[in-house]
This record gives sequence, structure tokens and C-alpha cells, in this order.
Amino acid sequence: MMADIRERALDFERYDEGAMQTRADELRSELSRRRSVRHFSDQAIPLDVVRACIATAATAPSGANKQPWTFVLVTDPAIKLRVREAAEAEERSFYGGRAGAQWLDDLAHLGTNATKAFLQDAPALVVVFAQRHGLDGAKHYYVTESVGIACGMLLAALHHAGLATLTHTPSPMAFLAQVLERPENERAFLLIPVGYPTPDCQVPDITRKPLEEILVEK
Ligand code: IYR
Repeated sequence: MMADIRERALDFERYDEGAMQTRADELRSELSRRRSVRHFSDQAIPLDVVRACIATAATAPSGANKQPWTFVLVTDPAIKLRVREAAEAEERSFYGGRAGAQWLDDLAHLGTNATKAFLQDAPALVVVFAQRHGLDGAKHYYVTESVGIACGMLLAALHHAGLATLTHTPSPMAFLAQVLERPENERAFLLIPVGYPTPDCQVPDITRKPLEEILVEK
């Protein structure tokens, strides 16, 4: 059956080229300062800011507009502790050998290990779940791409608002669905601690690949 196509006028702003370049350069500068933070202060953060950023993430494009994501905002210290304990159990086996020598060697410069104090210290954890299908059985499309785009937008929004983040991927992540009591159609996709960095927070001294290396023009 033919669907009834409903349309409305696009809300689109057109800038002159100088303004376009300035906007592009300013966003590049702002986002290039975002870094993965592993040392969080336990200071409280304004949760309405986080909620606004989650609403921003949820404007991401998605396959057939199915919006196949659920964001779980965890602030309860008892739940954060359970997440930490379960994540550290997985990470101990990862760092204890499951990762393999090559992977551990690739991670060595980051100084990461199985201790995940940030899961308790950060005042909020946003756990992003991918809905593999609708709860009613509806088909979802391009779930990984859709949820990945939403996560990128969430990280940018939180940084823009003045909050530090980490993209943490304890592996495997199945325990998150259990601890957070998610329905069977949801799979944990990314765990994002959110907060302020400690005043003396250090980060690995890494660089980004130059544009010439990552951009191909034809
Ligand atoms: N999930 C582990 C290991 C880890 C893996 C990658 I790839 C990283 O870029 C960083 C860490 C951990 O969080 O320590």
C-alpha cells in the first residue's frame, strides 16, 4: 500500500562563505580539544545539561527513522558500584591474557589497566543501548551506524556543554543489560562516564593524523 507522504518546509540556515569557514574552524578547534578522560572528580554535574545532550544525540539520523537507541543515565552510587565491579571482572580477564599480546602492546601507550575507578568517581554514566529490533518485534535497520552516529553527537554535545567524557567499552558488555535490567531487544553499545576532570588530570600525549593522511580527494 502506498504510504501517505507528509512533508514540511526544511528549516535550514544559509551563511556567506566567510561565516561558513569561521563556523567550521571554530567547531574544529573546539572538538579537537576533546580528550578521553580517565580521571574524574566526584563533583556533581547539572543533570539537566546531560539530559539536553542526550536529547541532542537523539536527533541523529537513523535507518528508516527507527531511532534504535536507549540511553540509560546512571547516577545511583550503588548501581555505579555494581557496574564497576562487573566491568573490572571482565577487564581483569582482558588484561590478564584474553586481549592477546598484540592488543595489550597497542594499548600500552595509554597506560590503561583493569582498575576502573572512573566508573565510581564520575557522577554520571550514560550507557547507550542499541535496540536490535523494536520491543514489539518491529525491524530496525543500520542499527550500528545509527547508534554510532548518535554516540558521536552525544560526545560532541557533552564536550560543547563543558563536560568531560570517556568512551569505555568493557568487553564483553552483556553484564550492563543485566545490571540495568534492560529488555531482551537491547544490547549495550557504549558506556560513557560523564563529569568534570580532576584538577590535576593528565591525558596521554597523543596526536591526530594530519588531514593529508586521512583525506582523499578525487
Ligand atoms: N576495554 C579496555 C581496553 C581498551 C581497549 C581499547 I581498543 C582502548 O582504546 C582502550 C582500552 C579498557 O577500557 O581498559
